Amino acid sequence: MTTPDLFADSASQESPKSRVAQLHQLLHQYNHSYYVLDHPQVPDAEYDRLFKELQALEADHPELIQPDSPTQRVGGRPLESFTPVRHAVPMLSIRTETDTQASGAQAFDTRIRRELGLSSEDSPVEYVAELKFDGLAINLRYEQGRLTMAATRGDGEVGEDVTQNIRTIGQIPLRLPADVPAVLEVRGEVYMRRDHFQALNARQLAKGEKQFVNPRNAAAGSVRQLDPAIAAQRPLSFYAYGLGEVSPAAHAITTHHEWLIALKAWGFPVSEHVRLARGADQLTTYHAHIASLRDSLPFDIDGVVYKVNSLGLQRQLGFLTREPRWAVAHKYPAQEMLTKVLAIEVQVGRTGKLTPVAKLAPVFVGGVTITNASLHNEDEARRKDVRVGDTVIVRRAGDVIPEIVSVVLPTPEPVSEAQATQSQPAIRGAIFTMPQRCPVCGSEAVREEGEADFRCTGGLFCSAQRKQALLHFAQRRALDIEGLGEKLVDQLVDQSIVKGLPDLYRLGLVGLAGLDRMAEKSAQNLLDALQKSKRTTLPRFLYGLGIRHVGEATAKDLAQHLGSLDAVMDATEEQLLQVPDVGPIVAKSIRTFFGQSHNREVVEQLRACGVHWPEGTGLADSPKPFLGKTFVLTGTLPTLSRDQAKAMLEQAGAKVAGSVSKKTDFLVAGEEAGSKLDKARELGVMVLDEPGLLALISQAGVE
Ligand code: D41
Repeated sequence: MTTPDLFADSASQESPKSRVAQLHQLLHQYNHSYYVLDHPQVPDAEYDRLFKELQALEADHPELIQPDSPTQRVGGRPLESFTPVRHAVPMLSIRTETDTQASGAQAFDTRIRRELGLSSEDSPVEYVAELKFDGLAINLRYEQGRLTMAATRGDGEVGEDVTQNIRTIGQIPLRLPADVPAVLEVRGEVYMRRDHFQALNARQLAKGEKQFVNPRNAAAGSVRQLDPAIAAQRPLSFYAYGLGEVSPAAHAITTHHEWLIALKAWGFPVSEHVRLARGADQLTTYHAHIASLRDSLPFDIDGVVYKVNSLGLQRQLGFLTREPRWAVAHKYPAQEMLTKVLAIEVQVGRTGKLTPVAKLAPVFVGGVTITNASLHNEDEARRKDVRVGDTVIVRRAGDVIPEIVSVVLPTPEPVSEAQATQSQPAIRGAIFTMPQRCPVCGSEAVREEGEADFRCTGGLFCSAQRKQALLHFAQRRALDIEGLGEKLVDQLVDQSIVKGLPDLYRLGLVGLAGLDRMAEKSAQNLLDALQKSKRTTLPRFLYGLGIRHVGEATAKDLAQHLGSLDAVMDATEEQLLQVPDVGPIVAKSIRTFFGQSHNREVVEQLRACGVHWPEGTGLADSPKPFLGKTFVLTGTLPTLSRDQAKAMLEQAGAKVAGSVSKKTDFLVAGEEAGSKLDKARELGVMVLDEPGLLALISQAGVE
């Protein structure tokens, strides 16, 4: 067999016997790459799926169970290079259920109550809810308060001595206070924070060394790094969740929660997200709360853990083979899944940037369905060597942008020669290359020296760039044209109704009426929004033009320091460099933009269409008629937005405050002005409506 048959519903195609053999081979191989090489080939979810398939087959056909079946062994084999250590108390595993609905807590609580023989009249069972860290389980043994041994979990009975490496983790105490039991074993999870993981991978890349697939593998690889000097440079963290041997027994401690408090007092890191919960409802609330927090945590978790708090009840419940009955882990939907690359498309951005995007067979990852993943640029696409038809690991974590972690290459040739002759070489798609021409307009695509991106040179001739330019101009922080979204822009450009920005202001009811989803009402709303957008501010207008490297902040600086659009358009590079935060690249980009006559033409046409803003003559010497005056805005003004009114006032030197006080000079009140208006009247503050404000501004000679 050459390629893992990842998507086949194999049971229906093969005899159970050959499928079992196939699953053995795959699972052994995945185990080896996971545990021994620290380089997993497939996501956990995929491993679990195959493992469950094998368990099911073995349950139906017990005659097929072999002693070396992956189902007959728990956990990984210790690396030969580390000394094996037998755990004084076996390290149990934890029953894990995938639970997306958060209703699993109810099932757990019901089972616990039944096993404890509790009736509905009895009070709720107390639980401890914890995070399920995604790391590596470790046993720390302290004798007379000193760390004497740190071992991995291994198969639960025998682990590996990784004391040297664990000693390098700053969060793990080497000595404990005098009052701890003579023998104390603390169990917990070694993990790596996401930011530390990223920094580590960046260092690995710079050194030309192997990058890690995810924080868990980086943590596992570091703990089981044979050279302690290298391990010492790996940024690992630890958190404690349980105990092994304790002697003499700590009789004063009667609950799991008390243990956690004791561990914390002795200097062990205990998660701040641990909570006591009474009954199923509070567990469910915890589950949902942590799910909403998951992406913002600085480390990966794969679920939550519920434990019966009382040690007495824990003893009563006991354990089943390898798992305590009193604990359960509820996993969140996997953040890594396998899928297929259907195509690699090249998308064109506003500034002509060409971005390769992998189109994926839809896959549910971390709670959402993903069909696209950006490959960022040509180098990145080649580094990952993603090709059409490949099976890839997609990951969605921390940030919302899904990414392709790696390609799952076909499995290596099988060992037996007989099989080898049957196998066929895996045929993969072609290596990705950027097109020489823009896929939308056919203009030449170029990659400038020192840049990672290819750009379409078609400028506004390119309809993709035009669409993006229109959307950028219309966005809330630019001209704020409500209702001008992607679908509408596509139609307007594709039907050649709008070719450039000024065409927007030439739209009429008749032209719009023929478009998809454009009832007369929405057409009128759009025209109203366009009309409203004409009154703007200079920073918004400058930003809306979409000049490369001119973001919102730069647009504000330019407006403030140069004062008028003409001053910006005609500024030399030297003058532009005087503006704070404008460096040579930005200055050059602005010069290039206004050096092109068609761009100046667009600006003139927009002004001719009635787009306008208050202009000054630059910060240094613009008149500041309202200097020292404090304004407060309240209610909805008929035409100005709050931001617009604020910008106008600030341009004229006024201070705009949030609440009315004796120091307020003017209150500008719109519709539904409430308590601020009452307060102003009470204090005798001058109240203006919008026309009053505009009159005041024009009297002062600002606009
Ligand atoms: O955060 C974890 N990964 C975690 C793992 C946790 N919070 N609690 C755990 N509790 C246990 C028992 C209930 C057996 C004391 C665990 C694990 N076990 C565990 N992790 C790996 C194997 C077992």
